[in-house]
Amino acid sequence: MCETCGCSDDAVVHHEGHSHTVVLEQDVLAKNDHLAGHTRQRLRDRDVFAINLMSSPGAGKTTLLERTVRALGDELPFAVVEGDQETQLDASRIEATGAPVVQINTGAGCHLDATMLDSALGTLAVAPGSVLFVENVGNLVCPALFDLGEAARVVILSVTEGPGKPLKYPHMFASTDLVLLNKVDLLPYVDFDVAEFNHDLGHVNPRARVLELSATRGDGLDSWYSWLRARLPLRSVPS
Ligand SMILES: Nc1nc2c(ncn2[C@@H]2O[C@H](COP(=O)(O)OP(=O)(O)OP(=O)(O)O)[C@@H](O)[C@H]2O)c(=O)[nH]1
Ligand SMILES: [Zn+2]
Ligand SMILES: [Zn+2]
Ligand SMILES: [Zn+2]
Repeated sequence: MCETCGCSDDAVVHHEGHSHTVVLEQDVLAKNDHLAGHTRQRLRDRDVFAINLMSSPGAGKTTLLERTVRALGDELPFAVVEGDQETQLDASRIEATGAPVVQINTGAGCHLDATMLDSALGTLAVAPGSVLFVENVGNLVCPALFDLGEAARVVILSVTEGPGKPLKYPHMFASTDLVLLNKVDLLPYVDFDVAEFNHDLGHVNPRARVLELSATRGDGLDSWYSWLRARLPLRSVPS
């Protein structure tokens, strides 16, 4: 893993002091950020609100997207980019909702980058004024490093993942605008302390909002939909 983004090279640097590998990683990220800046401008020009959705594998990203598109699809145009190492499984689930979708397969790669999103947007019909969801590869580490040109970052953490995640994966939690604490229907069965989670998150990102959700049972979804609607300042909602 990580041969594309250089994050493992950085670990080598810390142990063995190869300064040239640091330069390489910075170069990769600088090129990525440059392209992401262009993508951000392009999306803004078309009033497209792009969300980079990140989590561990299986936290509930696709389930939330399916549900959101089905609930709000009459109100808002959606488009979805799916990122996974292999398979079209998530794209097929989104396709069934009727939203335009394209699947990116990263092979050995552990994250999406700006080049991948740029080429996916070349084949995806994103209507002006859309909400564009980009479901990143399930991984709490590398996706945090790569700006895709999104307008907002959303991290899902499920209560089955255990304590301490904001402290263990600070880059992911520090760079997010919103944390969705998912699978709260399972709270009676797992050892997860919501107050402790909020406390830990406050250490790495005091400005992030937290919404408690169950993407399957439906808890908290109205708050999520309200957050989404409130982030669409470019749209004029007819009265
Ligand atoms: N109990 C419970 N299960 C959930 C909830 N949300 C998702 N799941 C289940 O969690 C599993 C993984 O959900 P997905 O939506 O595929 O997760 P994902 O984050 O898209 O997974 P990857 O794309 O593989 O990283 C599925 O079996 C879902 O039904 C929830 O709120 N409560
Ligand atoms: Zn990695
Ligand atoms: Zn990586
Ligand atoms: Zn998924």
